[in-house]
Amino acid sequence: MTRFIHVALGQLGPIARADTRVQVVARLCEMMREAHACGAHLIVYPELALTTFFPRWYMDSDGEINSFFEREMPSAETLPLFALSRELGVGFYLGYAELTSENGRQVRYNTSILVDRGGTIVGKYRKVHLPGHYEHEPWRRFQHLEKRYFTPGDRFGVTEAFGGKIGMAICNDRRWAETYRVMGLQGVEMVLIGYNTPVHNAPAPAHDDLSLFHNQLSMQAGAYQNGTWVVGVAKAGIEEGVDSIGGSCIIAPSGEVVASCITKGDEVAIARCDLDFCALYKRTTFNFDLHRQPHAYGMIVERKGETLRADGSPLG
Ligand code: CDT
Repeated sequence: MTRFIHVALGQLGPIARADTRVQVVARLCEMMREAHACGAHLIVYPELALTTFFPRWYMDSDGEINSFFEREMPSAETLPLFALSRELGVGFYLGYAELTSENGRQVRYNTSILVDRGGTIVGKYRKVHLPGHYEHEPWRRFQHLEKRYFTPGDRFGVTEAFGGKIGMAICNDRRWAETYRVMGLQGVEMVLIGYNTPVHNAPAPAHDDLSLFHNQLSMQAGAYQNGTWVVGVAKAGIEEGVDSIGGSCIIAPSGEVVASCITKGDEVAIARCDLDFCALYKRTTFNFDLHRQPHAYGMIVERKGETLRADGSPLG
């Protein structure tokens, strides 16, 4: 059986606040058709891909906040994307804001789903590393209120899909070594990541000129150090007055970029990714069983009276 996945970057340009879900889904469908014409099995869309990046605004009313969230998936507006996926045999990763209920309380997550080539949801991930702040901070040019609007997710997992082990992360997660390592310890072969990254970083404006460099640096390091493919996809361009980086790319387990977008608008780029290429790294330089030294990392943890490995599995 072939272990190639033909993966498409489904980079989005800006989405205005006034744009409807129906309009956005039409753009996603057009990119899926283009990806299919190029032979794609899977298309990866950005974080919060159905609306504008609303955490840039301070909001207090539940009604206004919830207008950016999905109560079900698929919904009436997103159903055409699932139907097209089934018709074309193209799976997808989609980021969106999820509103759910837990113990009678409404809970909001920054979520992504993995949909297989039959249009069925086979994986769901809720963003763990939420950047930004909780309250209005008027000194900023624009807000970054992810901590206000979302509850953090609680795990990085790996899904058997597309003939391999697929992991998901969202935006700020890609800057953290733990994101890749926890999935690397589960044998991940391809990590899918959607992002919205403003060029301007209010607490650290000296980093603005390095925003594209840090984007690629983090994902290349994660790929190489864990012997995995990494697929990073932006919502790019000037959206509601805020400029966000592009730089969507596909990175091989060698750390090399094999495909990338060159605009800051809606753009599809594709690569043929050999999942067996991961083994070249996982069995040699990064053979974890042979070479890792967890005892030296202080990574054996105690939780609820149990002794666990860093990946949450029991010690033995
Ligand atoms: N969406 C998201 O997580 N964005 C953050 C912006 C942080 S400011 C540099 C990111 O890490 O890209």
